[in-house]
Amino acid sequence: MQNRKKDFPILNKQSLVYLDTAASSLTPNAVIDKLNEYYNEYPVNVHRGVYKLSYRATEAYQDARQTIADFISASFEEVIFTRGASSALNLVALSYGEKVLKSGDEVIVSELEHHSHVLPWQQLAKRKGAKLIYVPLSKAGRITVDAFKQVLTDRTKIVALTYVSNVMGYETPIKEITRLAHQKNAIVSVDAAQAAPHRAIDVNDLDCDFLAFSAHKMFGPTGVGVLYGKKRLLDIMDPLEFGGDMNDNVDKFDGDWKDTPYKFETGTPPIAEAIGFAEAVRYIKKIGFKAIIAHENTLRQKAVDALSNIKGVTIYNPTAETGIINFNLDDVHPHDVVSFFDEDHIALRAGHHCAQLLIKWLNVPATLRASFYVYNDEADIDTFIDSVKRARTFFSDIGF
Ligand code: 7TS
Repeated sequence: MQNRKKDFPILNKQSLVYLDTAASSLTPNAVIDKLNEYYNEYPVNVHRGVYKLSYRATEAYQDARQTIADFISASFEEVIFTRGASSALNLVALSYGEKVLKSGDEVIVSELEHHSHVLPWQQLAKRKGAKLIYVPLSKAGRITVDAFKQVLTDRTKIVALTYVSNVMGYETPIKEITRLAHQKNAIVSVDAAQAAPHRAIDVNDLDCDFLAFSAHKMFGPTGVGVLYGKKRLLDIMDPLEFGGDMNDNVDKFDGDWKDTPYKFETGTPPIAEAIGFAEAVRYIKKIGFKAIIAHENTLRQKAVDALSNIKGVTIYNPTAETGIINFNLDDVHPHDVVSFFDEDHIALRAGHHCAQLLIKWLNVPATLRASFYVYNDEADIDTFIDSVKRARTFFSDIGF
């Protein structure tokens, strides 16, 4: 892959090896320019004003929705803009789940989930007297079809699983899981926050019922994400928020709502952010997933091979199929290691990565996570490995 560093202004301003893409990706010039274009040329509200600038903003906002719908092979009215993946996943639980879940029903989740795909279902299950059922993870920490079959029952109403784990980088066999879930008339909510930046997604092919992702993990701005839902499900769901723009008629004691997606988008939407998100999607399409996947695999394999040769380093996911390495320096707290990396201008995350269930499953207090994207190159991996070696020596020398 051609070196992409020049596309990212932050990488041209300072010495930085950025290995925290799984938290947020860096933003390319194309997206920053698009945001500037909105604020410089048509910085007004959508849907409301009957004047030229407002038409332009409305058109750009609508185009953004269509671009993102095309990106996942959905239709326009099936794409709802949200604050991010977290609010999208909450919307599924609080609106769809609230409507259908009854006492005794079962919701299948996993210990690989980000908190935003467990806590909403936990809360709802408690309120409704429903049961959370965990897919037993394989020895490596994966969700497998066989394990899923063990927990799928006639009582399963909802299956809420991550497509790609933000800590282990594993890909869930979500298409087969969806097929099996549908045989039991369960619906499937897919957390694609870590998948959408790294895998081509076709919601028709997956046949999932809901799917959520965030712009900021795929070159886009913060503050915007998407909930995809099958139209027939969105049609029966109630809005969670009420106010401007989502309503049709308002009377003194009642009102009614627009059709999806608008009934879920109360008030002024994230206009600039949605327009920037669409530009991020165009940036991804220009590079292509084939090149993205190949590049990430090359970097991950190089780093895994080198880390495996350093004594006192444990890798928890050596077989991951996406660009994430979850690891620790034995007996050293990851927060101490990450400060060492920071001194070397290497940015990566230490902690539970908003996936405490997995950290508990691994039986460690926390981990280090290095994650890669198109702006990383082999020199970054060399710098990273050199820093790990020096950190290992440093902490061993002082008794760890
Ligand atoms: N699901 C997964 C798999 C994620 O990785 C994240 C964010 C979310 C949901 C929530 O997305 P948000 O945009 O609403 O925050 N993950 C991370 C992370 O691993 N470190 O920082 C954010």
